[in-house]
Amino acid sequence: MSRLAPRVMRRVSGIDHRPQQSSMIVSATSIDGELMRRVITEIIGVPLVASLLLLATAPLAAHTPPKHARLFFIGLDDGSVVESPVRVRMGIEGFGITPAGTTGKRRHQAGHHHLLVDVDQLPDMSQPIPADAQHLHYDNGETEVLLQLSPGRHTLQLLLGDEDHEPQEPPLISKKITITVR
Ligand SMILES: [Cu+2]
Repeated sequence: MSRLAPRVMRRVSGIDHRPQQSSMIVSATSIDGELMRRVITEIIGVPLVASLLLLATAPLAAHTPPKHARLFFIGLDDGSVVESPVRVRMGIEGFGITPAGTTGKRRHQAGHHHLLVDVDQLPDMSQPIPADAQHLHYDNGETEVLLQLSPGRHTLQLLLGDEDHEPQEPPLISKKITITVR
């Protein structure tokens, strides 16, 4: 192990992983411990250890949509005058739609829609989105719904949630529109 290794690892993780590194690698591969340690230190060296540590911390950023991703209503504009039931088409760009509870890699690339109806204050973005008459979950990955609304003015806003109904980091949220139901 080169003398640089401890510094590199501390920079990667913020924690000194030296005591755990060989046991972690051995248990993950089930290869003879002494052989593996020699492979790591003599042949592959620091870059592999550093990448393993990076992989271990990667899930922190895994639910982050790309910067250009956005949510929007299709064919329903701010100021629209409509009749109930209202056809609401929920659009997404730069990120995918997948049912709630999705596992595996896909859950980092997609979420499901939530429609916020007459919500003045956005919910806590670090918690699962509430489920009630004003926070509607589309767990099956729906992108189009018929919404019963009373006559008068209503606001609508879209918020994407992950497999556990929590907003992405940062949240993917649409512009809020106001519509009038005749
Ligand atoms: Cu949900």
